[in-house]
Amino acid sequence: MQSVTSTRDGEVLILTVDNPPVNALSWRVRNGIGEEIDKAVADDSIKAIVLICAGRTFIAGADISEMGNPNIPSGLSFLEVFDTFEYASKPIVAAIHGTALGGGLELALVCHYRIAVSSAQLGLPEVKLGLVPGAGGTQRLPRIVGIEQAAKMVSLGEPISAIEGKERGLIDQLAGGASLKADAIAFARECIAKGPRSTRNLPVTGDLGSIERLKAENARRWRGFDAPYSALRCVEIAASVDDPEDGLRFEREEFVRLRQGAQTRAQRHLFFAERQAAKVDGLPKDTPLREIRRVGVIGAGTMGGGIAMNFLQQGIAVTLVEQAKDSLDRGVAAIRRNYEASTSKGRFSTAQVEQMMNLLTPSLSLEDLADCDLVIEAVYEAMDVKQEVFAKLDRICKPGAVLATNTSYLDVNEIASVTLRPQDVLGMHFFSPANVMKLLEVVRGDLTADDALATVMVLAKRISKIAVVAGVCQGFIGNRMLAQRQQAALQLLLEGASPEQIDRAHYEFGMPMGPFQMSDLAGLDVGWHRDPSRVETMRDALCAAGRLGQKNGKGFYDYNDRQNGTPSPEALTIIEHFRSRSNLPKREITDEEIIERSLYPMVNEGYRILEEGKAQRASDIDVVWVHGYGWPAYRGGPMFWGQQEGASKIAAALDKQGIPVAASLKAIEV
Ligand code: 3H9
Repeated sequence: MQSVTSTRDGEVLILTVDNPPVNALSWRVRNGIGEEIDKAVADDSIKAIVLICAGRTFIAGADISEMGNPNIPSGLSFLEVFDTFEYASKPIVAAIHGTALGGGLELALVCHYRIAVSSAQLGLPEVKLGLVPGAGGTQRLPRIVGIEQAAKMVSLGEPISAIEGKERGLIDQLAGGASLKADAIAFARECIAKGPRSTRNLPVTGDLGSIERLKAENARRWRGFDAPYSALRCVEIAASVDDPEDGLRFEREEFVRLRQGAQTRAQRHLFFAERQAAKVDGLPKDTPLREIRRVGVIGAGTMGGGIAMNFLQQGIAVTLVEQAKDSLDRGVAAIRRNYEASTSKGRFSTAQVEQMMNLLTPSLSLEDLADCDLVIEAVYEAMDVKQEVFAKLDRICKPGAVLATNTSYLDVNEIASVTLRPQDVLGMHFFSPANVMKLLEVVRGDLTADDALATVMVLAKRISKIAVVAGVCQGFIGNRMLAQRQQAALQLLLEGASPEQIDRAHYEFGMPMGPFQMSDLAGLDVGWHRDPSRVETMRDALCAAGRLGQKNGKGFYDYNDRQNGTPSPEALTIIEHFRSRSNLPKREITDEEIIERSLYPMVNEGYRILEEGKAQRASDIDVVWVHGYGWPAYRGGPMFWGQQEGASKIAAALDKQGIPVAASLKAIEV
């Protein structure tokens, strides 16, 4: 139900947009507001106009679901509507609450005045969708807030608060009264005498050098992405053109160019995928939630400490349990160190750090978990160890507490089976570093209760994680697919590729690191049988030679004390030894082959995971890989990428390698 309605308060017309959930600027809304403004301008009894939104927010941008949809009627274009606003002969006031984002902020910028509640957020996040603002945002914003701030906002896509907006001149007035609408009407009356005004012709001020600094600071984050650079170019153009029309035209061309490109398709896919992931099929929206006031974390190592930090920074009390006092002290000290490091970057104040640390109760006894509403264990990854912990938790924890394992591949049903309450048990698989990585795989056991699952899904959003539901299987979604990639990478070594070549090909594809760099980082001894005399695989041989990965300075690569890796003669000798044993002829392998051979089996495994019902939907798998493993967002995730590659091409390549093709992938081919 989308509507634009108008009401009167004396000489002020109030235009209300009501398009739940976020008042997106759909073609219907554009038509509605465009027509209403035309009528208002023609009506002499109207002296000023207020644009306000119903529901939880001001306009949060263009309607993303309309992009690339050929069935959407063209209606009034953004340009036509925005010109109607900007050139209106009566002052228009944007009354902002919630989030004024993208096209929403751009519309506010063609309104002549802006009033906002102090909790409102203002931003141009188009870059996160692989786009630049297409309705004047990059041209008008620098004319108000200056080059440096505008460049930051358009290239990083992060919003600023209305309070900061007021300081920077983006907001004319903060609404102080009980009603934004009443304040906006009063403000509109004040504006009648001042008349309309436009930002279009204001001078652009500020330091263009700040743009180069931004590029340097964000080179790693923006590697491979087009949109941030394009957005910055638009700001540079705003500063250099004599006629603002030229800048607006340039921005529009960039918007259209990017809108037709592959990156935005992938990033828009992810936008909806992330939101879809939170929805659990078959779980009613009104499933009751369990209250989570205190969380217990078992294990104060890197993982346990990182997990605890997520809750502390959301004001949730944590009891952190370790076996030995020195490990516990080390864990608590590491949490404090991490928080203090963020104060120097301005993320937290010293007072906030103290508040968070006060919420932390270190303990040497599992008995102290008795009053926790959720307990997450992050102990050694072995079934017997986990089962021992869960049997104890079953005895200690209060009824109704959710009991979670952070296992990355073990059978959650088997873990649950040692308790008398398997309905309360599930997996919460965090990714390292757990306070930074966005992904949380929530593993639903066969007997996990709906309300336990729903509680953890909602809690995940509260701690700013993107949760994806996975079924019980070896490695769940992410690590199960990773195993395919790892296996392919080892095979490529045997056929003649080097670790550096394979890692470089993955890096150039857009991954943060390649398979061997990742193995070294995780530790080659993870899952190793620890018997140096038993050498069956290349990994066994590396471990037997004391090459355990980055942690001891040698793995597939040799590392210096700054953890920079260089090719290792010793590792290469071991690889060569396995190569000669395999009797495979050494040959030249192209980067293209490396990518296909490593990633097609992953896509194949993704289809298998779906066939077995271990993931709810293909887009969930994409979310796992983008937010847990650094798959480049501009390639949309492995399943989306697989579709772009083409099912028949992938199936044929797998066939050629002798890899059985998943039935559902084969079915697409037909
Ligand atoms: C743009 O404006 C281009 C311009 O320059 C003009 C060019 C000419 N469209 O996130 P939530 C849906 S590009 C359609 O869970 P929250 C969302 O899918 C746009 N749908 O809520 C979800 O649906 P469902 C620039 C949208 O409270 C529901 O709303 N703007 C849009 O956590 C709730 O969303 C942006 O990029 C949309 N624009 O966060 C802003 N936005 O319930 C994108 C949301 O069926 N949006 N939906 O799953 C956001 O950042 C967040 O949604 C927001 C609310 C902060 C607004």
